[in-house]
Amino acid sequence: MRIGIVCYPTFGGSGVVATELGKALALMGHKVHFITYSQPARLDMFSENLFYHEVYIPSYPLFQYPPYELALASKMVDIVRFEKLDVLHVHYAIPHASAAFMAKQILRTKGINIPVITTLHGTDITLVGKDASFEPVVTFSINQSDGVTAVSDSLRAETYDYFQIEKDIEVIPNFINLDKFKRQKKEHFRLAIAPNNEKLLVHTSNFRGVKRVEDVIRIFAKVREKVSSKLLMVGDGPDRPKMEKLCRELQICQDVRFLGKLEAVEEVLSIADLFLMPSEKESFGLAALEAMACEVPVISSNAGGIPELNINGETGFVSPVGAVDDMVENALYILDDAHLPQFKANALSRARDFDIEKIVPLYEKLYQKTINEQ
Ligand code: GMT
Repeated sequence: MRIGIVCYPTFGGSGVVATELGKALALMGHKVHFITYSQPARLDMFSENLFYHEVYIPSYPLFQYPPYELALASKMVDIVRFEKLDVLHVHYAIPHASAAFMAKQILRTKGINIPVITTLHGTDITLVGKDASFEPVVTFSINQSDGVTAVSDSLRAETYDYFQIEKDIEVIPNFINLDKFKRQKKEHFRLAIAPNNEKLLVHTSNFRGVKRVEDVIRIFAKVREKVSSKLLMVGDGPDRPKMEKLCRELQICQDVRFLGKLEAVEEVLSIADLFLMPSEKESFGLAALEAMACEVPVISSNAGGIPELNINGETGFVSPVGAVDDMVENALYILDDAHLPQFKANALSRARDFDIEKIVPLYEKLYQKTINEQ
């Protein structure tokens, strides 16, 4: 198949899923065309089956808000026609699904019928999408898509709750490349960070409000009182300065390292004992799956789709959002050497359920179905 993928090119989960999906499809022999405003962060390989088309927005003094959606729709029209695409798969509803709808209508006037698949990722539904400023457009463009997928049962249910959706939404969970995300021998790194065999806790996110990064710091501060440990904070975002300040106030800076955005997160996860995800909202929790694939158990909230991934009492523990003391108690239980090895093994075993090789064929099947229905 000739597949067009539209996504955000950033480190964010939806961009990562879209890029890894495209790479996997290319390896399977499909021609995959990425259409984005810059090179996707994880598009780090060369393949004769991978193509990248940049969306260019001309500037003009009149444009206080550059019309990205129009430039994107025009680019989709151009690429579908020139590259003879069979299907367009857009990740994250805003504004990709509505831009795809416009492209589809334009292409129809030229005698081309291109099926559009929209994958809902989370905040496009639970946060931004349901805002009155976007809701009518999001509802319309989801209903106009030829196929709609959500990354968890929870996100599917929330989409039906918030919007008047007439379409079937298929759940296709996120996936993991177990060749890339696996525990690697990084003893020198562990020794440098934790020279006295301290336990290592890790958090990765975009440091936005929904991630409740403050809970991460407070959980760690309490765990550290009982178990000699260090915290590694991966990623960057608006709440980072506040968190650095909080570490100073709690006088724990010597045990917390802010590593910023990292390409090879799996290297940090390879030396970790526990992953913290206390999010307010989380449709799936891809960062937790990446940790589990590296044999790291997870202390999480029960937000959104996380409990579908992190099995309470097996791969980690799930607590109500904001229940810091409960998360501390659970963290201490897992970090006990009598329990840790079993939790690590369970985390890996659960991650295998989301092996990319099991999940990508579900998208292939959906593409074929929508193409056949045109
Ligand atoms: O978590 C974020 O803020 C980034 C966001 C995104 O759209 O890139 O992630 C969402 O999509 C990921 C991939 O499907 C999911 O694993 C995340 O749980 C989801 N985030 C939220 O729902 C907050």
